[in-house]
Amino acid sequence: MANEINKTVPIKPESRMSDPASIEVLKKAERECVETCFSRYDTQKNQCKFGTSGVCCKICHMGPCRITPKSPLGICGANADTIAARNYLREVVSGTAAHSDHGRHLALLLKKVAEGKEKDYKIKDDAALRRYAKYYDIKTENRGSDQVALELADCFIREFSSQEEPLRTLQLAPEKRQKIWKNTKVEPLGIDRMVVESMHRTHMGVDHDYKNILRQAFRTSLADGWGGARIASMVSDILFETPSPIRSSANLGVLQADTVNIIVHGHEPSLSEMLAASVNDPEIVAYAKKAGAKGVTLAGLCCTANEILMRRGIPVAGNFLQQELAIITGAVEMMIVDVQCVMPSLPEVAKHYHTEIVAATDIARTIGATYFDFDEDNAYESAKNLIRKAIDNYSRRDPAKVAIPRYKNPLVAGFSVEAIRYMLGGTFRASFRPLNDAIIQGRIRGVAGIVGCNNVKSTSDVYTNVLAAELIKNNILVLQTGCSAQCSGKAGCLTPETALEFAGKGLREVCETVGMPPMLHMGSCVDNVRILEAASEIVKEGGLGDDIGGLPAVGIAPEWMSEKAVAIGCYFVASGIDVVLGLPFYISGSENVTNYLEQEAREMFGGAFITIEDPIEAAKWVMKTIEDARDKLGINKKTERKLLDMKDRRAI
Ligand code: NFS
Ligand code: SF4
Repeated sequence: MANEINKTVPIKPESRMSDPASIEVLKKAERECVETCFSRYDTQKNQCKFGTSGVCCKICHMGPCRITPKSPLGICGANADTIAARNYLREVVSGTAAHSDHGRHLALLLKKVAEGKEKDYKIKDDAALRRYAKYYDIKTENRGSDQVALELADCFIREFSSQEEPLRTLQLAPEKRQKIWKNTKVEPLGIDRMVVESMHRTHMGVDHDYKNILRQAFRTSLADGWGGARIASMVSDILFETPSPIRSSANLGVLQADTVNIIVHGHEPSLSEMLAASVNDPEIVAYAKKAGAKGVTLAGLCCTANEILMRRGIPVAGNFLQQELAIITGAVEMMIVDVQCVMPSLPEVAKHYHTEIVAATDIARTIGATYFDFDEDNAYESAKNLIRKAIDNYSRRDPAKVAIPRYKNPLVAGFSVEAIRYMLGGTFRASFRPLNDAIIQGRIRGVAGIVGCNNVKSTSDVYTNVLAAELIKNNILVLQTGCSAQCSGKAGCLTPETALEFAGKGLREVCETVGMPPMLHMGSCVDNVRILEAASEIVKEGGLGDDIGGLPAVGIAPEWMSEKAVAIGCYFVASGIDVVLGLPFYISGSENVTNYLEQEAREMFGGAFITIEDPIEAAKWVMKTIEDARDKLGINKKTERKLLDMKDRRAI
């Protein structure tokens, strides 16, 4: 079968992936007749138009119904607007559920740690614990960490179950934004309640008003970005440390020919943190040497990679579309997967090699993978046992099948909001002031968040890299997360040197003074909340308006593919930020739904969606939007450069 596909549909690696490592491995896949998502994409070509335009409904079993000019209503009478809006809301619900369940898991872990029921996890970052506790008015003075952590964990857990009170985490947004949410009736109640209510509202025969349904989509997304994902990010900081700048490298070349290679893939950091902690345990190193290897290399894929990159500098093997390719190098002893973005094809690919695929979470199993019951209560030993299993697999590696591309690039990651604050102002005067000043003076024109996945529908990494280069050239500071940050990492752009070579004059000056890259890797996809947090800090610092909406800032999801990305886009828009999509939503079958998301949203929130499929066009749009925002803020006057003194600051 694989042979047939490869014969009839020749893969052109260069049109699939743009980085040299992936192209090399795709050619290897072709030689070795291994199917990948790219060959499967070819067999799936001519994707269903009803699906892509959002007007296929199978919400009840009288259907499926499909809307066409000749049959404009489903059997129950639902029209294209209702159907497209319901499908859209369900995507947001699933994305919100994914991020939030991840957050819940961590909140429950924090509670257990606080109760002294976990021996291997600890509160690693007491300052983060106290910083976040203050957000919720939890008393921190003269109290032990465990006491504070217990109260905070309970507070987080209530954010999931709250039935009638809006999320408390919303209060972390600027006041003006909170008012907008109240007035537009999108303040979410408890996260779980929002997910359940949205599923109810999209059941057959409930909510049929597309505007009401889409408003609920924004409301649900806020339960993600200002709820579940924010909680995930905060608890990770408390348990595993707030990230600070750290060096590492990215691309398949991080795998090593003479070590046991283990890849962690997925999203939740609890297991991967333990693996990172135990991989250099002397006992493990000795065990690897006994097996004939020089040691053990741990590397990551997707957002699990970002979590342990940000805090421990563990190298990135690749982003979403490289998960199969990593196995095809023939050099991976074990790939440990947890939740989200894990292709069910991995065990099939692994059959061609010796790689063992290990599913380490009960809610995410894959046929053909070994299930490993990770014992959180005995996490360190459990992680070591898993690594030993990988080492045992080293003898099964077939040297004839090993070809590790030599490509990898150095990077600096770890830019949490705290880290940015320290970097800009130093330990004693940590502050966002220098950034605000640089924006006000026009040395930095504005900020762009480039986030999201890769998608087989476009040549991987190209949009992100072209866009990011164009933006920094024009003095726009780029903030990145997720697989998109890994694109830039692989391209070698996440280094301070990039600023010297490619950034515009103003941005270069700022980066040079601080020693930072012009593209800042802020973490995994739940860490998109750090971008909102940074935006809130900029507002709080003063001089650039009183709301996130109105800042010279834009979000872009160049190569997105997942439902999580839809939820992220929605909470950016609901927070007042315009979002550019490199690939369209499935809504084109309803003009009204399209209009709501692209126009009416702006009237409600100050931000909206726009689809721009060409990166250069997108860059132009971003720059124009940023300049318009600057005009509105009145900071585009040609002013002399003047440093603010204390009096000026007070006036602001
Ligand atoms: Ni985000 Fe992370 Fe990557 Fe996309 Fe998947 S890994 S949570 S969804 S593919 S960026
Ligand atoms: Fe068809 Fe209505 Fe059922 Fe959807 S809910 S499948 S439109 S009958």
